[in-house]
Amino acid sequence: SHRFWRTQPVLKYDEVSDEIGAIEPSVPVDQVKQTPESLPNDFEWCELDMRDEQDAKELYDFLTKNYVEDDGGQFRFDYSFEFLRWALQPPGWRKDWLVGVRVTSTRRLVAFISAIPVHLRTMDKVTLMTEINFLNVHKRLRSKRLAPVMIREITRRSHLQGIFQAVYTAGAVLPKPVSTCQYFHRSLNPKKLVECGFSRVPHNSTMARMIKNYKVPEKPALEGFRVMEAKDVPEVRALLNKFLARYQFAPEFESDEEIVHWILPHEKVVWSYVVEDPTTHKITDMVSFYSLPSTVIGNPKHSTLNAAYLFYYATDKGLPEQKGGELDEQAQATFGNRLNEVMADALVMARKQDFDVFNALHLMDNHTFLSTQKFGSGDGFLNFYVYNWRCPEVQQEKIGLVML
Ligand code: YNC
Ligand code: MG
Repeated sequence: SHRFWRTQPVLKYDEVSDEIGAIEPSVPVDQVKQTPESLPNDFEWCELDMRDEQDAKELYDFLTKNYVEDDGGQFRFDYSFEFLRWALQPPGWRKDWLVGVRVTSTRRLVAFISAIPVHLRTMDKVTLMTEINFLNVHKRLRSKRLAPVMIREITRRSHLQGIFQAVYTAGAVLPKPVSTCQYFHRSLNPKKLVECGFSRVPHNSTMARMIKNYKVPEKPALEGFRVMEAKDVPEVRALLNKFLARYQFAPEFESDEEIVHWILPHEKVVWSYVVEDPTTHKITDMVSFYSLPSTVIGNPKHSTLNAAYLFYYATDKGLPEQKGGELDEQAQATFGNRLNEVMADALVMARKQDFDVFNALHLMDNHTFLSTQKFGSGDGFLNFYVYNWRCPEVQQEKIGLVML
């Protein structure tokens, strides 16, 4: 089995590595295959220009109808037009990394895959990689081995830029996950979630009790909690990079431009808050979440579930001075309490923006607040993968990369 994946530089299921480094050597860029992978007759490669209204709309329409569904076929991700423009044009984006396939005769878009650059740290080693996402083949063209062609082509286009490693996440189980994280969900609008078939009223409860249980305060509680502004960018970058040093598998934000792009609030796409110390005016904490609605398939009452997903966060409370150092018991308690306070306020803001549910994975330090903030475990799992990179397995709570 794994007719494709067994030919690729990835660990086998039974392989473990205690080293970190490339599986295959990099090759000089002039030795990289210069011509695109061949497609079946009647199909051709294209590039999507997200600055162009029509290309962006076409990609949105395609993904909305064909992208990831849950196992029960009840929900399908509905990344918005604005979201896709944001996600696919970070600093360093390239049009030739937004790869589509069209039917030659009709120009219809039937497949897509994307790459963006990321500096990923695995343990102590920082590597410039491509982050692969939004792999999608039209529903009617499934199981025809088109996905391996898409993957080979995006690999070739990474190699052309001198990048020989990649990171990606998928629900699919492939050789071989670096880590596997479970999804958790915090109801904000239990009535709608039940009507959508997303949650059920437990046998020993009632809708009224659920509504009461999941009610959040009107206003955030932390003194100095406010929307992040442009002036906060350098401080947020320093705080976040320092915080992410806690993890073994995490991005590094190399420039303020990356923080402006990824973290500064972006209407309808990403929300970010900081806590400014009222006396020192220093930023002590930050938290962000992004909007990823799902289409509710075949529901008479609701067409869209508005979900917020926890994105990056950081606190300096209880953090040791030394980068990445372990916390003693008291520091751990201070730290856990603080993250709970920050997340409680994030939930308040998400409810205000009319999100129905707040989702998070069991990674980073989320274990400190998931149950206390009333998240419940879901049935979804997300696997983390690296391409052409030997690396030991990473515990969930040591994963510091959040992918869209
Ligand atoms: C998947 N999600 O195992 P074997 S996640 C990678 N990621 O190969 P066919 C996948 N590989 O096992 P279909 C995969 N899903 O025989 C399947 N595969 O070796 C493998 N769904 O190909 C699969 N989006 O074309 C098998 O399958 C081979 O028509 C079968 O196409 C698959 O974005 C897919 O879930 C996923 O659109 C496109 O089902 C299709 O089914 C679909 O016959 C709905 O393919 C949407 C969906 C996936 C979201 C994502 C991350 C993708 C990562 C790709 C790998 C990147 C590697 C690094 C490249 C750069 C390297 C450098 C430098
Ligand atoms: Mg196929």
